[in-house]
Amino acid sequence: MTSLRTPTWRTTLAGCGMRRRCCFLSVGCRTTSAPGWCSGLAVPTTTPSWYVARVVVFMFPGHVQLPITVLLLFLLLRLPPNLKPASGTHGSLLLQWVNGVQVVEHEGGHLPFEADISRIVQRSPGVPCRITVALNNTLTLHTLPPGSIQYMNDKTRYPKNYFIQNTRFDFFNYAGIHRPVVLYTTPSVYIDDITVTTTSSESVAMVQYQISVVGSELYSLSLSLRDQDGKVVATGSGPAGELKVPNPNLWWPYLMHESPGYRYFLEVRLQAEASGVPQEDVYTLPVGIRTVHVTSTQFLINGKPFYFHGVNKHEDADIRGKGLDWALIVKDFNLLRWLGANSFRTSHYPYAEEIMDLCDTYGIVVIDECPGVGIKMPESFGNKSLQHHLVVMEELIRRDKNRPSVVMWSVANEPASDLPPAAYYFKTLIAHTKALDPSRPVTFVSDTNYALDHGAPYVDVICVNSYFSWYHDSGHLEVIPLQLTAQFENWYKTYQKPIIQSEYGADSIPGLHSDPPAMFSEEYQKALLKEYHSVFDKKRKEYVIGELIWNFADFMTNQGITRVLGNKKGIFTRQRQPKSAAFVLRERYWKIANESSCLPPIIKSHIHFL
Ligand code: GCB
Repeated sequence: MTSLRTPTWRTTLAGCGMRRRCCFLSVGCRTTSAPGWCSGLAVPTTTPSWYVARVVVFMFPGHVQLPITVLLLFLLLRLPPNLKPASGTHGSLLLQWVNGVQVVEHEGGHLPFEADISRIVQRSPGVPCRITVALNNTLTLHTLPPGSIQYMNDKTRYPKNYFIQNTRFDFFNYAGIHRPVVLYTTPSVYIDDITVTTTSSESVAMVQYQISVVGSELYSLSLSLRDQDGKVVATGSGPAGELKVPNPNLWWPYLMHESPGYRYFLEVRLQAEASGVPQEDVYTLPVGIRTVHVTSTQFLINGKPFYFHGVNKHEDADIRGKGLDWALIVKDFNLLRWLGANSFRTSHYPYAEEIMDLCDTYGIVVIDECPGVGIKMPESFGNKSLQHHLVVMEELIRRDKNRPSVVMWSVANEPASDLPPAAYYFKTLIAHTKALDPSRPVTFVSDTNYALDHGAPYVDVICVNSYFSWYHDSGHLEVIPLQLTAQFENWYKTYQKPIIQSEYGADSIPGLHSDPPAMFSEEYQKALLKEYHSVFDKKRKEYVIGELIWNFADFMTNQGITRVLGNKKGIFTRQRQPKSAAFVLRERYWKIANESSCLPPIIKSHIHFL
């Protein structure tokens, strides 16, 4: 599969705030969950095994003579890695340039990585170059998410060498490249990374910064922080320091302030010299000033109690699968705001940076989850898995650390945390995450019994999933108040930590009605939600600090006898049309927002986003 493209150079790189010359090579997706090697920049297919796509990039002679660094940035290759079953060679990604030089190998999907390809490009200026990307979407017990390959050896039932990929998670394992691949240049001395943290008191805020530079030890850095009107409010210099902002405009969540999502812009200007040629690099980073604290009963943003009334999402829709789709992203944010949702969890993997940018902009609060979903087998709690998980958290934090919308890291969803090795695993993983980012609380999402959970002692906030009257006591809505109350009381008595109901819900087939409410009808979904809500309303006066519905929208899963064209627990359909439950939640979320906000009442009917 070959795609030829002449790059269109642009002067900004979306999502990174960087003023650099860059071109987007592609966004693509591949709709198969078959294990094995695959590659490619687009071309939806259902054919298993592997294919290779090539992009020919023309480097202009004048261009390559400049002292520049050419970087190939993979904002995401969705593919979790890794072992090619046949050969056993280790390599989640091989990228070959011109004569087959391998420039990068990376394990794990969802998070960006890049390779410096300057030398290869500059070797033959003016000559077309060929990029080949190969991906392997095989999941093993040590990948994130984990999975396993099962060979079906019964010759009376399966063809020779027939095998399947087993997974322990409930979403379709789309393979392929789902987010942009970007070619960009920097000066040969350039700003590589910036870390910003913020603190504030009534009338003054401090912005602490750390800057790393690549390419030379000899450089100077000057910084200016501008407000949204472009006015400089603070200046600084050097690779580390603190900026003082008098009378700061804080970053507030949606519905907590009349201008949510306020961000300043930190412009970092580097000056250096390389081979006698002056170098300048400029990087502009949006900065939201806000603080996050957790007490035994509350989650505080800027010192004020914050209640998560939000959703869990998936990167999923029927046309593009997991592929990045700007129109869909905008639609989803309009629906979130229509709903009165102030938050979501990136269940069950890091979402595209374009999505995270809109969270920062609109003030939608995020629990940022890594791809640690379906960790169920004892083998997945060993050292090999743990080491990989630590690296994934490093990559996630490097990507999202400066985002004001991200208020908590989630290191996993529903692991088998009742297994004894989970104690060491989560102790180490959470300590590592906190060492990397001491400014944010850390959690993982549990469906384990409170008395058996070996990971819970290490989290800052307890996140619990439960499906009363759905996966058990099916049809018996009357048991919800008792069971849910016991759930909260048991967790709180054991840990004295605030609790988020991180999942609850019921499937419903849109248009299926039943009185009295029966499972899968829209009425049952609504009735179940209401039973949960009455308990939330009692417990949110004590220590329950949030409720996140499962799920924002219907989504595709593996095929199975409990899934009818996917998971139907969405309050919106996969096409983003509201089911009856969406209106129940909308009433509730706007009511909670109006009760808890310091704002004059917001009349939801005046807000039209659709
Ligand atoms: C869960 C999982 C989620 C599933 C959901 C369900 O507990 O965390 O990934 O989709 O239940 O609907 O079964």
